[in-house]
Amino acid sequence: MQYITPKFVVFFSLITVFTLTSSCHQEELMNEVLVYENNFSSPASLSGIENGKLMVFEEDTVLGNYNSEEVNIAVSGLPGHNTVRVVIELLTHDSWDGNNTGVSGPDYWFMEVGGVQILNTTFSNSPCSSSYCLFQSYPDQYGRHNDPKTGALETDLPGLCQYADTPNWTTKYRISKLVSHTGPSLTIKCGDQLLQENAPDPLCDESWSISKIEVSALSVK
Ligand SMILES: [Ca+2]
Ligand SMILES: [Ca+2]
Repeated sequence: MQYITPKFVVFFSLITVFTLTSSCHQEELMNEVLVYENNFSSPASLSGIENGKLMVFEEDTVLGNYNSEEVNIAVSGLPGHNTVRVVIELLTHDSWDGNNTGVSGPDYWFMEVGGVQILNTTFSNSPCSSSYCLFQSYPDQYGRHNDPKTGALETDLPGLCQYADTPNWTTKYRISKLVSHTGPSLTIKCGDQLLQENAPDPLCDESWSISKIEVSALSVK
């Protein structure tokens, strides 16, 4: 399936059977329309984005970087639907501490869709051995203890600032969520509560950016 550029609406008819939330209750996808796609590179567009900023990481222009901030992405022109699929490619840079408590965490990251919080979790880039590990909650909600980088798309990217040019200090995730939603527009809010009280420059110690956002409108029966 080939999509074109941001804000182009591409229709395709697809009848398939998929499971939304329950393993025993199958729902039928009647239609799926990509309504927003932005990789911040071609072209680099911050239209509709509140607190948007761009930087280049690994020769790719991305949305970021952020520490103790929120960014809002407004999407309009959604056709009739009852569900949206939001896909975010997230980069966690440098020394995220996961569920660790004290002066360095927990390091929370969250996402809201249409005013509803659908993810509130932590990420960790810490090295992990049998005697030392800073666990993260992702891909679950905050409170679970998973190994650092669990669910990642890429784990060997270099850090951005504190660990610039050092491999394994940026982790890339592809976060995909199905959310019940109706109406012609919605706002996606992404934000963090990062904590590093002993760092002179918290943004350099740990931060995040977004390399791609996709929003699709789905009709599910
Ligand atoms: Ca840190
Ligand atoms: Ca921290």
